[in-house]
Amino acid sequence: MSKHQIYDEDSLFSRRKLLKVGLAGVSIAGTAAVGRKLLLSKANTSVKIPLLPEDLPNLGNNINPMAICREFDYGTVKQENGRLVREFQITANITHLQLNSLIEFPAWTYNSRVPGPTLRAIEGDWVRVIFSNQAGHPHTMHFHGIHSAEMDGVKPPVSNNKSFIYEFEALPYGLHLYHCHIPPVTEHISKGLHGMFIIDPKQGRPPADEIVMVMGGYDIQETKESLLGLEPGTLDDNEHTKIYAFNGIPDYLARHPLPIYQNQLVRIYLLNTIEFVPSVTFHIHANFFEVYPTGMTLRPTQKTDVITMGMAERHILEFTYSLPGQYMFHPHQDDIAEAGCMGRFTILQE
Ligand SMILES: [Cu+2]
Repeated sequence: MSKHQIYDEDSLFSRRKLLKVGLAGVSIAGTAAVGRKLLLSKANTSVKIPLLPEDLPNLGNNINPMAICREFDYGTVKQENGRLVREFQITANITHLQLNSLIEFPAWTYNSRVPGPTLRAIEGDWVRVIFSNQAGHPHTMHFHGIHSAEMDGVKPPVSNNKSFIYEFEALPYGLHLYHCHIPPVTEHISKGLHGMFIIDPKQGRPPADEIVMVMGGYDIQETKESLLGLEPGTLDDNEHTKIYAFNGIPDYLARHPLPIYQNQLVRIYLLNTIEFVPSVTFHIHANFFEVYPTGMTLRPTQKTDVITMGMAERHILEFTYSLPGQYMFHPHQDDIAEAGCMGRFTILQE
């Protein structure tokens, strides 16, 4: 029997038990679990990070975009046969996201959130992703990176109540992503099935306030029709209404500005998952950033204040604000910024 196959949920449970038994068998290198999931960036530990403002509204959602900014999933760390393994648990499900006071959107989600968890490993780690589908419709996880064809997350489709285990070496270091690859892929990604996958270089990066920003878009045509009491498909197909967001919820970071400290290095992991336009720009006010393309360099290749990104393109941006106050960040295409992809920084005095 191939190790890489679709599991139904009962046999997956047995496999998890088997993994534990197997691990006990190779415990010469130490007990199986040597570290637990860490949720803050390791590069954040020696820098000053503002606390999240109190009473941040969640709009009834599972998580809010500001929490997503600084949340990283390092997996459960194990040693197996002398090798460091990071094990991640991802469940696809349907989550009704309250995008604003009016629009409840039936999102397809990884671990009940949009974007999915920011998975993080170090180059050379062995990554194991235990993917369970509870979303009704077949889905997969396709990772950007280097891996075997059978781990590419295109086939097989993982049906409802089935599971699949993706395994590969974390290569190369950089800022990558994962998303569902079931056609129509645009629909599966824009309904929420996407997330960031960071592979840190072995030597790490300098300490910084590390922030995740995922630009995404939703097609809310059906929601609009239902709000108007119309049958699905009634409105003009060419004029589908789209709304956009940083980290899942439109305008959230504009209404609730993200606090950062002045004179502090900020490192943004920026990913564009907007499927509806060929490219999107990203601009910060009153400052310039250094660009590390696809996160695959250790030195910046340019300095600018606006960068253009195609679909799935992503970069690391670094900057420091010296003057306190509030500054916008947004795509420079006003129609996208004004439809929800808008945010603000609050620069706090040291
Ligand atoms: Cu899918």
